[in-house]
Amino acid sequence: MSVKDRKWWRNGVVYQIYPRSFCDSNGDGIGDIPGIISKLDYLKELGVDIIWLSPVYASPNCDNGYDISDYRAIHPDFGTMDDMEMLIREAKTRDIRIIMDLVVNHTSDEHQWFKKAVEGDHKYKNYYIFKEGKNGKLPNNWGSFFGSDCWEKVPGEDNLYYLHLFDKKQPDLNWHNPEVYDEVCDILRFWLDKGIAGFRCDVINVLYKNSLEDGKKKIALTGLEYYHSTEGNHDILRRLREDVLSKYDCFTVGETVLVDTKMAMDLCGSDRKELDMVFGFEHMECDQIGIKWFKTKYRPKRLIKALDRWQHDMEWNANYFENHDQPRSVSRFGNDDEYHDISCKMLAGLLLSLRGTPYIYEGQEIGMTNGDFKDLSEMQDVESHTVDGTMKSLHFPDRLRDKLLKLTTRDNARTPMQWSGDVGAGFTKGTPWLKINANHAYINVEKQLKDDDSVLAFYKKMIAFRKDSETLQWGEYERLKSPENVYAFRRYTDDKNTVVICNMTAKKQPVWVQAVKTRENSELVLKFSNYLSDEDKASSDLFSFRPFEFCVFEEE
Ligand code: ISL
Ligand code: CA
Repeated sequence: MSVKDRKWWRNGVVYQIYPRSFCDSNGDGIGDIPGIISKLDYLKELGVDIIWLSPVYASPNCDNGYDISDYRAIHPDFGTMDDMEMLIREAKTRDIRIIMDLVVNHTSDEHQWFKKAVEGDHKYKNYYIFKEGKNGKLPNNWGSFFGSDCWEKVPGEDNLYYLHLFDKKQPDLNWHNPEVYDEVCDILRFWLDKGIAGFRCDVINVLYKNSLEDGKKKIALTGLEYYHSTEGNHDILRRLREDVLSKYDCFTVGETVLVDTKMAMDLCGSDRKELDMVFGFEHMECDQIGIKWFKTKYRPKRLIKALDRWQHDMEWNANYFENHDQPRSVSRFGNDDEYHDISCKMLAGLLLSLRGTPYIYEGQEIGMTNGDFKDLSEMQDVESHTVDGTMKSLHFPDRLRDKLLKLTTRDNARTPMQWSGDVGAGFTKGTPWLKINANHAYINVEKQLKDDDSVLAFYKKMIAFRKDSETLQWGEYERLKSPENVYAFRRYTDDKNTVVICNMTAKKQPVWVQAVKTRENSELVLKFSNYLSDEDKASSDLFSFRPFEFCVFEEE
């Protein structure tokens, strides 16, 4: 990568904070901004350069802040604007930058704009998407991302509905209206002027709806063809870049639903000038058929294939294994039982060896697992409750419904951060808003900080290793031949080769040395591994990879 393209947001390590669940400073059971400030030194120690802060804006919290009622205010649960400004300052003194979530496909139905719109204010009516029902039915047959229809009747009206691609408390904005564009530009400037370093842009490729016709009937997301990565959407992103973002030293990462690498390149290829990078989802779909409620058995080779495709096709990636919507990676791609630590470390090693900017989600660095919910009554996620209703209406058997909810609820990732083994997990002195996983007794920061061989210690070492490695940060990527459940690739510059091998299974796997050698007469030297003893790998031609073993070799 040329020196001019070596931007700070490319070699920075990003850490995502889900504020509700991170650290509660005042005992009300909800994480808050002063809590985050108290953990900045911890993040610095870990090697974090950039924080992605999930929404802290004013919100009625139907979707935990992804339903914003005031883009310029901080939710009192999280603190005040002074707290937010202090967070930006305190982070800066530690050389940590902050990006915020930009949620502008929809607002909350409690936003002033929407309130005025339903009161009949002409100007604000044009901020949202209203349509009459037809013949006693909804205006069209589209389906929402949360598994229901996506029209809600306007209070007090007989036959007028508004569009919501997500929850009914999240009305979609009308991006055909130039006033909406101007409002969003102002919001961007407001935060950038406060010192924010960029945005994670929520569902950013579905803003612009081409029309509101009936869509081709599908199991889920009927209507997608009318709003998915439309030309109008590309145009908006180009203009936002040109009019606002290009004037600041900042970056954007787009959450782009249902895109393949070609569509992703159309959004963040260097010739496009729209977003700086995007989160792909193909690797998150490797244990499902199409939508996430059709779970299939996880097969490492599908994960490897998806990762390899994105590594190969994209100029630059936003690499992640977890976020606030996904199950915990150790419970999903690793093993949260016998091989807990070793599989967490393998996933850490892989994440930090791939080409692109690495994103770590809170708790991933200690190997937090999926939640231990008894049933739906212990879950808060609005999506789980909506989907439960849909499954009931489709007569899903109770046991299947229960199983699917446990596997897919977004609360799996949202259980409070496990700082210690105490009651409240060091997260709160009060009653936590969401049940704390009982395994905080043995999976927690306090314990891991004291242990040189912990998952946390491994993350620290691996981040430091990456920061010292020119090839891992900037080198090219090429997949190497290996057995199907072993992921082997090299990262290389003109004069250096770094070879990464991950056994993605709990079984021993043989890998031929020849398969990973890239040059005649070169010697592969083991530089980094997740096992303490190295079994003298270079002495025979057949490397035997232990369960979830991760190794980095350099060629000398
Ligand atoms: O997680 C999903 C389904 O379970 C995705 O379809 C998810 O809804 C989609 O990626 C959009 O997510 C983002 O926007 C949503 C919000 O609920 C999510 O938390 C956010 O990450 C609506 O704002
Ligand atoms: Ca609090």
